[in-house]
Amino acid sequence: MSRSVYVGDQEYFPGIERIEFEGPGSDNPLSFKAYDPNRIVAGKTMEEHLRFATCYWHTFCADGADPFGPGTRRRPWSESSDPMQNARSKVDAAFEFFTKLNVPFYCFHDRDMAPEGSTVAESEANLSALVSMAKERQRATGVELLWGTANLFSHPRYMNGGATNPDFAVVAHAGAQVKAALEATVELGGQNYVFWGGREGYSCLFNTDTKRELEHFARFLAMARDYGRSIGFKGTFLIEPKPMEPMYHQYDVDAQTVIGFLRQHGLDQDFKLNIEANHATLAGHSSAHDLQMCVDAGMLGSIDANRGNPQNGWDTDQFPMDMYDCVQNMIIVLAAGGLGSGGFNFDAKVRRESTDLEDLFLGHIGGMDAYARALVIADRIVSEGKLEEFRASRYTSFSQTAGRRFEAGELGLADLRDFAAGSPEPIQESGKQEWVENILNDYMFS
Ligand code: XLS
Ligand code: NI
Ligand code: NI
Repeated sequence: MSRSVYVGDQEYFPGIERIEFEGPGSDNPLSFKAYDPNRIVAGKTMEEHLRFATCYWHTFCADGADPFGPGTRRRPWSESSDPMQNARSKVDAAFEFFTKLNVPFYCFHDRDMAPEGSTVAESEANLSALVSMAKERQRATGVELLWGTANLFSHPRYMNGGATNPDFAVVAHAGAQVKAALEATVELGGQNYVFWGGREGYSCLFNTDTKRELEHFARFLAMARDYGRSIGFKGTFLIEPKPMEPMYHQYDVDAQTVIGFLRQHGLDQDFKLNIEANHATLAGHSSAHDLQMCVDAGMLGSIDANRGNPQNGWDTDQFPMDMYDCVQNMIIVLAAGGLGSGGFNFDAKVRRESTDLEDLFLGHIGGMDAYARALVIADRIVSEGKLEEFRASRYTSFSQTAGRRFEAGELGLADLRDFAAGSPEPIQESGKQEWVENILNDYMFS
């Protein structure tokens, strides 16, 4: 689909035109070398496969501040002394950015789009005013909302948690925010609604009733689901796991933990997972691992595409440029049949030292090209089927008599004993990891 470039009263990215596909031969840094939205791969366009989204928070709200120093970046849409004026300018800057980059989707937290007021009612009114403006820009440009969410982690009242706060009064505030954010998501036609529990966890085990907090969390999610459905939200609710940071321990540790929690509380029909690469690595996994766990459970919803820095290990939210990771992730997504109503949201930020406005485009272009390349490579790997054939061959004994009966639940432990006692020592079968890794490199670089 072709979207028109939107520029409001003020142009925030002058000198940058619409980013076009120019192919690998181009030396124009402001062009796509690999991402050609209309190119067909495995029966769908690249745009349909990848469903790229830009996130509001890192791209338009963050200014490069870190715990050791203030922001370094100028944001011409944030220069008024009136927060509501800045919020309106930010919507215009955002839609100019989305349409110049030609991304089909965006994602936002309530507080990214509209400032918090001094009362619940004022916060709701602020959000609703900005949502009307965003809705108008969506209509004018064709850009859509991939997901909305509520920021239940920045305000000091949430220091001990949002939905899992030991104080009911704070839980109620979290509820007010999620209610309004769900309404905003429905109003903007959002396809998903995300919960990332940055403060849902603890810093000290011995002042925390973890059992009670987790029960509160499940109750809160069920209330959000019921309210969302009651106002016509037909999309998918998503939980985004992360093991730590800002808390010492966060309840949504990783994919398997969240899947177990959702099933335990009967939430697995409405909720899926949003896997962020850098959160999986913080949990000690590869992002491919967490994606595979979701696929196995039928619960892969969406992806926050980024990468960490392997040397320091925290959530650096860098743009995904590591081709080896991108290819592994794409193999899993393609083999699973795609992301459905999810997408690849760049939960990624440029470095504090990257101070040109243009750098926001360069980061996204790099991430989009990386996943476009990964899509093409993964399509060859999946469609030629060499790896899948080898994987399946390792399990052939389960298609034969006793193995098949084992899988069908027809054997007991004593039957296993008798089978072992009556059979020769199993023949060693190599796992051939080196061959598998060689094949991946051959596909990537030949
Ligand atoms: C932070 C999370 C956050 C979520 C949305 O680490 O990734 O940005 O994606 O709340
Ligand atoms: Ni992150
Ligand atoms: Ni994220």
